[in-house]
Amino acid sequence: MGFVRFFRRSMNTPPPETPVAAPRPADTSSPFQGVLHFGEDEDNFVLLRARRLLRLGRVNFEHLLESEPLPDPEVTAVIPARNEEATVGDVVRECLHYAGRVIVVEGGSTDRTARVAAKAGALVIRDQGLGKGAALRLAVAQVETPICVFVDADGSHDPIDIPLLAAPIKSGQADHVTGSRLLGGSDELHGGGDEFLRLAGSAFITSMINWRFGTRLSDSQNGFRAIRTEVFRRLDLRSRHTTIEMEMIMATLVAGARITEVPTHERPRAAGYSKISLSRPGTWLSYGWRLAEGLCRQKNNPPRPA
Ligand SMILES: Nc1nc2c(ncn2[C@@H]2O[C@H](COP(=O)(O)OP(=O)(O)OP(=O)(O)O)[C@@H](O)[C@H]2O)c(=O)[nH]1
Ligand SMILES: [Mg+2]
Repeated sequence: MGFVRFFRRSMNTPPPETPVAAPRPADTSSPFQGVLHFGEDEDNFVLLRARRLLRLGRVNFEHLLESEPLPDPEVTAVIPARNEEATVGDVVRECLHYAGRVIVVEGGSTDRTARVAAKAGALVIRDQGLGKGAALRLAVAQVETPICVFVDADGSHDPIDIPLLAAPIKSGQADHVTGSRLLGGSDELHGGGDEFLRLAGSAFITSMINWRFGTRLSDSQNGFRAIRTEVFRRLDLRSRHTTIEMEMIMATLVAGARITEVPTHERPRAAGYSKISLSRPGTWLSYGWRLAEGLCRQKNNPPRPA
């Protein structure tokens, strides 16, 4: 089914502007009754885990009741958004619980993305519509806090994980923390042909990075991540598009900054359409080029001790 969709897309069928993802009707004739997604049963999941950790003695009641100072004044959530009016408002409102400041960088939208984001309480800045990478670089120039967390505007990332991403930076263990969908699960990376291509491409790129830099990362493509603002600014990133994710990782390693991963869960985009077209040869070429360029960069600073 996924391959059929992929080949249809290859026939250059333009994506509809903002189709809202319709919930799939239950298919009573199929033995496969769908996946119970993480978010749908989260309370139960958290409760079972908490009980287990209590039983193992890895947390105690005092730990559970400790309250974190939220929203965190050291964190700015940066949300790139193009034609995401259906979801950006909720994403901004959720982020405001965890981040002291929320910036939506909007470019090339033909819908009400900017207005919806501003109404939800974000500072909205406009990029030139050149792509997600260019948008992030522009937005970070406006960040005044020591930590940036990047969050997609399509509902794929759960802002509840913002403190988890920021924690290793705040405790001085890392400068760049990526959310791993391989550790935290993804509703978008498994299933059909499109998903297979994404997963295989992502696994290939991640393994090349691990081979070159001697790391053991599991996910180099997730947009959900935190980075020390000052480190981002000195990485000299050039990607205009979504290749910024892997470029950011390779440049961090080249700069000798410290990187780690935490598990984060990825949901399917809640509405709208993907801005990545796997059917365009240019997409594959730009990933190939950016990967080759990153792998060939020479380390210019010795790694800092952890
Ligand atoms: N400002 C800005 N944001 C962009 C641009 N292109 C993509 N984005 C945003 O970047 C985020 C990631 O893009 P997506 O299309 O969701 O990419 P993806 O998550 O790999 O694709 P899906 O899995 O299909 O959602 C979304 O919030 C987009 O709205 C752009 O040119 N400018
Ligand atoms: Mg997405």
